Amino acid sequence: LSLGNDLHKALLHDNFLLYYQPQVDVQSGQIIGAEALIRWKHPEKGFISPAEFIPLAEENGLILQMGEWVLRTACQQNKAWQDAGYEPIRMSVNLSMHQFQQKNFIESILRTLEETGLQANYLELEVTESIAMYDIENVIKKLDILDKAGIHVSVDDFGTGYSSLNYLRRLPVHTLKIDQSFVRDINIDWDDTAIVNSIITLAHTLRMNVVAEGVETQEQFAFLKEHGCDRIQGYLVSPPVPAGQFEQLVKKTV
Ligand code: G
Ligand code: G
Ligand code: MN
Ligand code: NA
Repeated sequence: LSLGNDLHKALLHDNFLLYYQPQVDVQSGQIIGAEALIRWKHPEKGFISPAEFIPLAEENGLILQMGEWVLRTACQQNKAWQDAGYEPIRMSVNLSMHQFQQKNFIESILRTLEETGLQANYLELEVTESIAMYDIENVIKKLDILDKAGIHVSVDDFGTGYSSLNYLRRLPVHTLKIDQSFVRDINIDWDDTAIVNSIITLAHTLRMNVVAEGVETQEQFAFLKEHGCDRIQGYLVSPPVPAGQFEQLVKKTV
């Protein structure tokens, strides 16, 4: 409970920061995206994992304010990198379903783009399969507006949730992100080999891209490349890092 109270103070006192993890195009080897991941630097307890505080923020409603801060900071950072002459990349932001379900959700996304000056096609929103548990017509309506605005949407942790294929094919989403639990033993466990191959085929059949998460070894990368995976993310390239360190990883165009 006290940690939940501390969240309010953290928002007021600027104790959150974003780390960025690169996403690499498998064919070119170039960094083409980044996932923004929130970090909480607690004044006494040090770094606290979002796995611990996001559920608290969802419980006490602070996730809406926190989510807006994440979105604005990530868009500002991406625009700043473009203005500084870095090769343009797409920025992925994790969304809580509380945000997606909010009445003024679409307006708030579009307003943030306008205020930060970031073009819509340089923003990607990550939703989870739990989106399948909500009113489908309403979900499709919102995703359609995002799509028409040029914003990409990806399904995070794919394979761990409950989305039916019938449902998935109706959703205007661009990308499936294969959960890292399937990638870990890709070269060892034949069940995981089969699951990853199936997800890659499924994504391409539905005219979606596919990203493998948690890629840590050259062997995993070689397998994914051979089997047509489009993009990878993981410690093999880099863990999530602060903005300054991310800049060391990307090239300047000028
Ligand atoms: O990067 P890390 O392993 O610490 O992330 C742990 C979990 O927290 C992941 O499930 C990730 O999706 C989630 N997470 C990280 N940043 C955000 C954020 O800004 N918003 C939401 N809703 N979830 C986040
Ligand atoms: O749920 P989501 O996919 O957003 O969470 C991403 C989480 O995975 C982050 O906490 C991030 O720190 C972690 N992560 C990113 N790359 C790797 C990796 O290569 N190996 C492991 N074990 N975790 C990773
Ligand atoms: Mn994610
Ligand atoms: Na994931």
